[in-house]
Amino acid sequence: MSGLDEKLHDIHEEVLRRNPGEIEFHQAVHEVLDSLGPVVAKHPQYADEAVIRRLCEPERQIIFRVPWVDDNGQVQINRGFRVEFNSALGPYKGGLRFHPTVYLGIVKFLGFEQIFKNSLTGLPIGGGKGGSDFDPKGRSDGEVMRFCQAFMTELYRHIGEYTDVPAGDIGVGGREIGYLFGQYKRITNRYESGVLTGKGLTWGGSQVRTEATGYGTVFFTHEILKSRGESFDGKRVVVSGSGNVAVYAIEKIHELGGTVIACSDSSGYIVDDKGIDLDLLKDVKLHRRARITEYAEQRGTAHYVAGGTVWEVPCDIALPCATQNELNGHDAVTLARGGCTIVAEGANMPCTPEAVKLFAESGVTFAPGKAANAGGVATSALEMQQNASRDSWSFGHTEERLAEIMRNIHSRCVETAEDYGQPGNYTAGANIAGFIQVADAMLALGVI
Ligand code: NDP
Ligand code: 2IT
Repeated sequence: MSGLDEKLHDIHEEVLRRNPGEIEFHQAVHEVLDSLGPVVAKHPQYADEAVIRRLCEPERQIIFRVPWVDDNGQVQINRGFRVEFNSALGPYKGGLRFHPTVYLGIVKFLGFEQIFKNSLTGLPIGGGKGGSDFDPKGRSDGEVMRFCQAFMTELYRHIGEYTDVPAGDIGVGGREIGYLFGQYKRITNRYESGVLTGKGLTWGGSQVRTEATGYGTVFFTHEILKSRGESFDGKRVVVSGSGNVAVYAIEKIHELGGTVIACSDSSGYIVDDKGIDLDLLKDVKLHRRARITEYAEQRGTAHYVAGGTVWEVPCDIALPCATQNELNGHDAVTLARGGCTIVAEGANMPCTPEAVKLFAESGVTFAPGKAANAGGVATSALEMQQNASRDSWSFGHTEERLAEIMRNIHSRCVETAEDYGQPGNYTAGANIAGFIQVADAMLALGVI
């Protein structure tokens, strides 16, 4: 897998050699380098002054032991990570993921993506990511609290409102951010609201942050539709996942007149031709943390398919909102044959490189996660602004700010793709626009 021009090929080889076995990180780097050929041709200083090579090496990587005691009195050991990737534009910013598949390669791919995504928001935030191989599934609230406290007991010394500002990701939502913030406050004896985002509304959180990633992905998709003179009206949409991003994507699609006919979790998927009943889905997946099978058991119009892939369900628009590499080349072909014309990534890197290539070949418009799902981190930056000014904005005002940010990201992608001779290529537009802003800041700040 290379196909890169010479200078970029050498950088990619170096990344493979220095980071053995970290396949998701290799994939994320390749996807960005693949877009940078025309940039390096036009501006050789980015390669000559080693900006790209520096960008591929995290500024700091922290790995730590997380010991905690489960409900049976047994000591459990997990591994914690925080990769502080790039701070040229602002403090490191990015979520924490708690999932058994987390290892350094996952955290590095997410941290790398975050640099360009955060740059695209136009807000002053650098890129970072963290997490643990802790599996919250089946754990009691008490166990989750003790795990979060143990995790923060090490993490606290590395973060701060001007240094590094974590938030949620898979397995980390309002409950976990609460326990993490509580422990940070207790250890430091400081009510430093800006150290974490995704906080509860009564203790420093922002309106719309919970909804922001899903809403933002739908706003971005709406911009694509508008550019074709279309809208969500009457569109049949398939969303994968049924967590934070998926649920609020479904909510906004329904508000805009589309119908979501299928969604999934890690065990299987449900099809509901009448449109997903959002109250029921929220109750099953967000409030009770149960399996999606329960949705089908309680809703007569729905059926459950164990295993398989939700991309088998024909639709006009597909929004992958679960996890990396969940949509492969075979799925891409199935979607295109079923009439799908837009795929926008709510998750981070859910489409494999082969799927992305096949979308281009079959005329499916593809919006990469670093553009389409940037609404979550953008609203985190709005939460930081509110914390810094000890203010709190209304839902309507915050949602309008989010919508405006997504419109700006969309137009930056479109214009940059055109400037670099690739009209309609959102991947090129996002990678190039995100890169140039960070690269110029790195050049200005000197070799650090
Ligand atoms: P949640 O933990 O709330 O939900 C994750 C959903 O994806 C669940 O339905 C889960 O199923 C499913 N899922 C997770 N891992 C797998 C897997 N290995 N195979 C199949 N299904 C899986 O996470 P979020 O909704 O917050 O995150 C979803 C995606 O969006 C991730 O890629 C994340 O990085 C990205 N993202 C999140 C942002 C945020 O603000 N939260 C911002 C930008 C991107 P199950 O319930 O069975 O585990
Ligand atoms: O992938 C992401 O952008 C997130 N998980 C959100 C990060 C944040 O800091 O809000």
